[in-house]
Amino acid sequence: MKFKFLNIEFKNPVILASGPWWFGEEYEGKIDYEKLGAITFKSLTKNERIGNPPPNILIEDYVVYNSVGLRNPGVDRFISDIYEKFKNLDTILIVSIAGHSEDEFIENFEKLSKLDKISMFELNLSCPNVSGGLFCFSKQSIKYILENVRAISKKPIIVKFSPEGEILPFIETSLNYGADIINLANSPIGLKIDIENRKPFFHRVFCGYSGKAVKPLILKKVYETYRAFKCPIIGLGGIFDYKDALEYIFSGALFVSVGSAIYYDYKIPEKIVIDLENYLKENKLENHLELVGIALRDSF
Ligand code: RRO
Repeated sequence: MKFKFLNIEFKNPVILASGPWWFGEEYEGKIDYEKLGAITFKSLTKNERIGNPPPNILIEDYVVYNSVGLRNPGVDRFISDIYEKFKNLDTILIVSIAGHSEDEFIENFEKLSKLDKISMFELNLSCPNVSGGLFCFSKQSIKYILENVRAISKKPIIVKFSPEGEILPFIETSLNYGADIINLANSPIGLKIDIENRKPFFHRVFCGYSGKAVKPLILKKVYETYRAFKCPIIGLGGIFDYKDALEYIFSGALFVSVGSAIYYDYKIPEKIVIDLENYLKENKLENHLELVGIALRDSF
């Protein structure tokens, strides 16, 4: 199942998404990270953030609502504590970078780029739960951040987008300014009402939502993006089993990322790896590469 991409060897295309597993605190000895293609840490800001007031997460059958608000220990504590714990793992490590301003992204990137064992950097330009988090809808911000971080490191850079609205022009800007991979997508923004108290469930009123409900929306974005640019894509949203993963791969995703599914069963990412491997064997394929975008062939 292994494959090479941008000079990095991946065991498989299954990534643990940024967010739901935080920095592994609750999953020690539970998730076998070395079975996965890559793991992505929760987005980091320069300083520690305690995040939004609780409640922060609500899990229903098909939807996970969140209003976490970028809770994280800050870049320096990540480097001194968390990185040390993970740096010798035999899997690909991805850091997710956030910021309150364009310059903070660059400053955080500069510090994190010094860590040898971090193979890829994800710019989270699409946090739904903090004001001003949607940098992905400003071509100027995308251009400024990418021009600067590209000058700092040659390692692969992922840009993470919101799945809402007309995102293709912004994806095009990212690709023109050096993004290597497009992550589709972050949580769309929704609303949960607490019917007992007759008010919004979360303090910030609107919230991010993920889970099975978002798959058709994001799959369409993957398909459209692949059709327009044939670029490397990470598909993320509602992936609960290998069939969901195949839908993303067939629509153009080079990687598949598993996020809120781990709230239901933390073994899902590893199970997807095993089931994908069996699917490839049954179809006499060494890896998934020739399946990427196969659903678009002859359809446009
Ligand atoms: O922390 C959050 O509230 C959060 C982030 Br940074 C993000 O990128 N996506 C999300 O659904 N929640």
